[in-house]
This record gives sequence, structure tokens and C-alpha cells, in this order.
Amino acid sequence: MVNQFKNEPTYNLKAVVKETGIKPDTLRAWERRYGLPQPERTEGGHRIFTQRDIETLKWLSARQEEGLSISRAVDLWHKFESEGQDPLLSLDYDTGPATEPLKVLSGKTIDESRKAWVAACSEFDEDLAEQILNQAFAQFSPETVVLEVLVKGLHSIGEGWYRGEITVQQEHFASSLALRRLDALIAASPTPTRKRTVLIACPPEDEHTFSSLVLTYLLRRRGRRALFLGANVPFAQFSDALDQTKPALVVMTAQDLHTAAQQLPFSDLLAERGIPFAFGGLVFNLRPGLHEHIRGHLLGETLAEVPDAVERLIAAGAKPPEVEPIPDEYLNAIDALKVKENAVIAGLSHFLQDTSMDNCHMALANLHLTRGVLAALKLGELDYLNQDILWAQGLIENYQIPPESLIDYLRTYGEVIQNTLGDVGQPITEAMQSLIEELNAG
Ligand code: B12
Repeated sequence: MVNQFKNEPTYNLKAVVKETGIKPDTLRAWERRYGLPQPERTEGGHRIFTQRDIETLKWLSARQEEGLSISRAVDLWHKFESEGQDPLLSLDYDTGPATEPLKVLSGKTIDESRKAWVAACSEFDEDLAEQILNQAFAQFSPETVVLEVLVKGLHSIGEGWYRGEITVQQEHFASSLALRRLDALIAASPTPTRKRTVLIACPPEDEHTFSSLVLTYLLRRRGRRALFLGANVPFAQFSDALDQTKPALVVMTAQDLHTAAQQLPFSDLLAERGIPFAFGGLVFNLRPGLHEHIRGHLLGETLAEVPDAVERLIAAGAKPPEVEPIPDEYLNAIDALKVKENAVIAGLSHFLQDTSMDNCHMALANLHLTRGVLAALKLGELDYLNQDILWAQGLIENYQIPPESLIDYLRTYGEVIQNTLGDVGQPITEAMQSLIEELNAG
């Protein structure tokens, strides 16, 4: 039998507990009941484990994460051994008919696992993608696999889509595999040991549930009662959910400017009710300082930081920070744009009908820009639009759309705002001009 893991007894119980996250009592019980693993003893009678023992424990724990009971996981281990296979090198434990020979081998680094997973998803090879994940879970801690394979893998798939190298179908396929695995991990996570609840939600119109699910899982692994409310959570009746769940903290994740602003009514309500509010997501990483406009706490730049940040906030009973009031001219522009949004869109369609822009792109651009403008006004800083425009500029270049169409579009948008809203639309018209200047300069 292949045995690539070192067999010298080297690690004491404390080191093994730290490395595997398995409690000492559980380790002893597995040894007593199943003889798996069976560490040697020092002269003083203390257990001393080999690297292989550690890998065995991680393997058993990974099977539990996948939903197997410990006795079933041990049976599976023995089944491999009885077939002359090393369980640590075997993933093909489907009890159904024989499947294709394994295409991956154990011992990959986590970076290699991620690349292999992304490649398998891009090939729509579901079996292989799943095998790679199973193997990674047997080799590394679940947190490592979630953060290093799923999170970074989806990130690189998203960037590939942006560059025009990955199709929407490949991205959706990879996302759905990642989401499915996270659901299974969450369903199999241990019963909470910490009583107070963390309520997690995506703001209205944010469909990006993946990060919220990751942080739900990370918090559950720490024994925290984390309740995920789902995508696109409406503000209406949110107060009732607070009454029912009495959270110690509410967390929202937002990936773009529009949904960052959608958090504002929630942050105000939570501040009024004295419930701490925290948030994070790509939009905050791309716009330093944006978080200062929301009455809550930024949880950091990465998902890995979230569990510690959450515990710190709960322990401190964090009070909401004060935010600068929004200038009156912005408030007036928001009211006017909301009332006349349909007229603005009709005006844009009229002026753009003879350009190269097709109706579908135009409808998307109108929706995104108007939402972006409203969000930037509500967050008190029209410069936050710059990032969106740079993103749109990169996207259209990557998809070979003529770059001047963006400048034409922004100019028309400014003119339509001027015609429809009059003076009250001045901050928006000026913002369009400065965006055009920036694009021309760059
Ligand atoms: C999967 C995906 C989708 C799926 C979501 C499925 C789901 N249920 O989650 C679907 C198809 C629904 C989708 C839709 C859209 N998407 Co999308 N999507 C993605 C993708 C590929 C992954 C999103 C994700 O889970 N990110 C989490 C991880 C993988 O991303 P990350 O940025 O590396 O995360 C790091 C940090 O940002 C940070 N972080 C992330 N979240 C959080 C949360 C907290 C609390 C903290 C502290 C930190 C943190 O920590 C991570 C590192 O540890 C990204 C690509 C990307 N780069 O993120 C695009 C992306 C987010 N989507 C994007 C866009 C534009 C859209 C759409 C508008 C597309 C469209 N034309 O309709 C819609 C909007 C839908 C909506 N109303 O919300 C853009 C956003 C651009 C921008 N910068 O504003 C991205 C970046 C793609 C791109 N490269 O352009 N999307």
C-alpha cells in the first residue's frame, strides 16, 4: 500500500487537536471505539501521533463534513483497505457502479487543487470537480478548502468572465457547484455552542449569496449560531425578524455600489434599535472610505477575517459610528431622480435610438447607471461612480464594443438629466462631465 505520509510518531495530543480541530474527547473515543487511528504511547503513557494519524483524522472529519456518520466513515475506511487501497489516496468511494479512474492524485498543494477545480468547472466536468473538492477536504482543513479553493476559485472565474475568457454558463456552473457544496457543509456543521445569534443577509437586490454562505459556515464552525436569511432580503418586516431572532449582530454582504446603498435603511433601523450592524464585500475593498458613510462596522477586507471580527464586535457590544449627513443638493437630486426615473429612461431611449447600442445593452446600462447614481448620492459621494465606469470601460474593451460608445452614452445621460430634472440635476450632470474628462484623459 502506498504510504506517502511520514510514519514517525512526532506529534502530541495538543498539536493534533490544534491541527485537526477535533476535540481531545472525540479523538480518544474514536481510538477506543474504532481503533482509528491508534497512536503509540510515550514512556509516560501519553499519545504520540504520526503525520499519517493526523491525515487519517482529517479524512474522517472530512467525511463527517460531507454528512457521513463516524461509524459509516470508519466502514468506508476499512472498505478501501480491504480492497488494497489507501483511503488517503482514494476518492472514488461512490457505492454505485464503477466510475472512471481517478484523474487526480493526493499530495497536491491547495493552489494546485484550486487550479484543477477551476479547470474542471470550465470543462463542465462535474465528477472531476467534485473529486477534486473531496480530495482537498481530505487533505486540508474545511476552512482552507472553502477559502482557498471555492472563494479564490470563484474569484478567478469571475475575473475570467470579465476578461471575456469564461462564458456566463461556465461561471454559473462553477457558482452552483460551489453553492451546493457550501449548503452541504452548513447542513452538516455542528450544533451551536454559543447562544447568541448572528443574523446574515444580502441586501435588497443583491443576489450574491456566496460570500454570505461562506461566512455563515465559518461562524458555524466556530460554534456560533449563524442564521442566513438569503439573497435579496427586503426591508419590509425586517424588524419582525429582529424581534423573533434577537440577534447579537446583523451582518450584510454587498458586492456593488447599488446594494451597498441598499444597506442604509437597515443600518439606520439597527442603530435605532441598538443592535450592532456589520458589513463587507468587494464594493468596500474597491472604494476605501465608502464604509464611513454607513452606520455600521466594516468587517475587514477578506472573508477569513470575519469570524474574529464578529467575535470582537459582539464582545464589545459595538455602538454604531456616526456618519456625515448627506448634502441637501444630493437629497433633492435623489428625490427628483426617483420621481422622474421613467422620464429619464424614455429620454435616453429617444436620444440613443440611432447609435450602435442595442436595446438590451441600453436597458442594462440605463438600469445600472441610474442605480449607481442614486447609490452614490445616498452614500454622499458621486466620485464613487468612477469605479463603476472604469469597470464598464474594461468590460466593453474586453468584449470588443467600441470604447467611444461609453463616452457618448455618459454625455447623453448628462444631457437627459439636465433636460428632465433641470437645476436640481446639476450634481449628476457635473458628475457625468467629470467621468467623461477622466475617460478622455485616461
Ligand atoms: C457568482 C457571481 C454571481 C452570481 C451569484 C450567485 C450567488 N448565489 O452568489 C450571479 C450570477 C447571480 C451574479 C449576478 C451578477 N453579478 Co456577479 N459575480 C459572481 C462572482 C463570479 C463571484 C461572487 C462572489 O461570490 N464573490 C465572493 C468572492 C468569490 O469574491 P472576492 O471578491 O474575491 O471576495 C473577496 C473580497 O471581496 C472579500 N469579500 C467578499 N465578500 C465579503 C463579505 C465580507 C463581510 C467581507 C468582510 C469581505 C468580503 O473577501 C474575499 C476574499 O476573502 C463575482 C466575481 C468576483 N470577483 O467576485 C461576480 C461579480 C461580483 N458580479 C458582478 C456583476 C456585475 C454581476 C451582475 C450585475 C451581472 C449582470 N449583468 O447581471 C449581477 C448582479 C446580480 C445582483 N442583483 O446581485 C461583478 C461586480 C462588479 C463590481 N465590481 O461592481 C463581479 C465582480 C464580476 C466582475 N468581475 O465583473 N454574479
